[in-house]
Amino acid sequence: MKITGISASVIFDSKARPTIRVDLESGSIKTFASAPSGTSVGKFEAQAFPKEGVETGAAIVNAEIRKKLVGLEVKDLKEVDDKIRTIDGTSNFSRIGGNTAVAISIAAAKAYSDIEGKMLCEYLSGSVGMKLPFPLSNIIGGGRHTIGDSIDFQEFLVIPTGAKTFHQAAAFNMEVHKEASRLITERSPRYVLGRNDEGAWAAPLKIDEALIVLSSAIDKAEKNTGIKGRIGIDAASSELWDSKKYDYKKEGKHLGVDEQLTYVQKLAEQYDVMYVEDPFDEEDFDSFAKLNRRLEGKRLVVGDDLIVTNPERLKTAISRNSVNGVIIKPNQIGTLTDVRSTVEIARKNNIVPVASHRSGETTDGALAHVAVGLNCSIIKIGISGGERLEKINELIKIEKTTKASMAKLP
Ligand code: 2PG
Ligand code: MG
Repeated sequence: MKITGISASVIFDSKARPTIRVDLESGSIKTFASAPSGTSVGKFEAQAFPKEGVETGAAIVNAEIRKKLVGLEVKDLKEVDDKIRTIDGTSNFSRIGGNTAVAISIAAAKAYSDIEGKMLCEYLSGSVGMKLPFPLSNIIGGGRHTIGDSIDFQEFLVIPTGAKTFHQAAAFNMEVHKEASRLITERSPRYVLGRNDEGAWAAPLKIDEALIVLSSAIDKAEKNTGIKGRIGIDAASSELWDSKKYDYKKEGKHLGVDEQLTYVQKLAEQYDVMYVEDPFDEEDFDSFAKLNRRLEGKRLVVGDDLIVTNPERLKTAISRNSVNGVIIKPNQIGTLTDVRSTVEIARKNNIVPVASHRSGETTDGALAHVAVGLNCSIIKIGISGGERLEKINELIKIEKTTKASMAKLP
């Protein structure tokens, strides 16, 4: 492919924060991509934008990167991604920004797909058979994604383990979302129900109460649909960790590392939680490993801030047996080639890759294609708000077009 044009502009994400859009041209082919941003950002993630801000990221594309890429014959996506890394020249994209890099990488991948007359997921999957991921959806929200006196854990999620199709799976999660709103309103009739950053319910609940409401909402949805669902939690524990203890403001308690281990294990067993993300601080590979051992592989122990989609951090987690699942957020690492490496390492080591949205999203549907194309068996994606539904609806389209079946869960 010869890149004949590339430009960047500053747009807004779903949290009304500025982010980047990259437009790319190869002859008559025109593509674009935009990058999401996180709120509970991991310390080891690629730096989202240059330190001067998103405008500088866009300006670098419009001047320096345009000069270096336009007119260039690039044989595959890896070559484009390698060039972006070389142009940046830092280990964490601090010069051009990981979000700038990922928008270029995705726009280029879309161009390659168009040239080959394929959908982006088909292009990314190559000869590997495609499967639809199970949607893991945020139902009740707290932490930094929710304004006010919010629940200490960031996310209470559902995964429709019994769904036979993606369409059915998405409908089940929507049913749980709806039932949860009914149950919260029943408990607190005077409360005006609101949605947080990811469209999860912002509710006047503590952790146990949220888990009870979510369990009942899942039970009700199971009765209504005949499909089975299980609970997930993203504790986003780095946000609770104050370097000595886990500080639970709403629960009114402080837990040391061992107490945190016992607490999370108890919750997982008591509420039959299938998926536990970031139960410990982003530096604590050992406590992850202890929990993983205690839960005996029966539940997913997943690293987000711990691993930040970084192949080297994933290798460390594997060597210590810290996780059996890993969050895959393309902008945490910067290019789709890096994302592919991380997913491949995960797959080879029986670690479940979970493609994930960010709290600040755009209406770019590419994440749906990344999940299918790179064989992630789960996609963590809200089911409320246009920026999340774009990905859900894209997956419904992919399911209809490819007739692919659902992935296998462990
Ligand atoms: C997370 C994400 C998405 P953020 O912690 O998993 O839910 O949040 O994008 O704020 O990092
Ligand atoms: Mg997380």
